[in-house]
Amino acid sequence: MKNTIIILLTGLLLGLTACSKGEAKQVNIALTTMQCGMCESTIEKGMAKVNGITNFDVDMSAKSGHVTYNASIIDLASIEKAVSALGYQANETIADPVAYEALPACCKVGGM
Ligand SMILES: [Cu+2]
Repeated sequence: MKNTIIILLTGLLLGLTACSKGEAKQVNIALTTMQCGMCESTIEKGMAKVNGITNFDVDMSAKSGHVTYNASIIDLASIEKAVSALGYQANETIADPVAYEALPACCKVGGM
């Protein structure tokens, strides 16, 4: 009887762990319009403030962002919108024009 309870509890714990892990998702986002190290820090700092995003790692040479997020709080479309609001294109989501205009010249496409 005691063993049965332990087995049941272990099963329950494993189930719970699997559930909470299931909400953490990872995805790569193409950041095709980023230009320089300043873009990298703008995006990383900006995305660190977004609720539901656990980690947003920008790979400048690959022009992509590796995102870890909680899928029960935020979805991919909202993450793309948050990047857009910083002035950068995310996958197929075009950069918000106002935010893009406000970027320093070096961070604009073809800018110097
Ligand atoms: Cu830049």
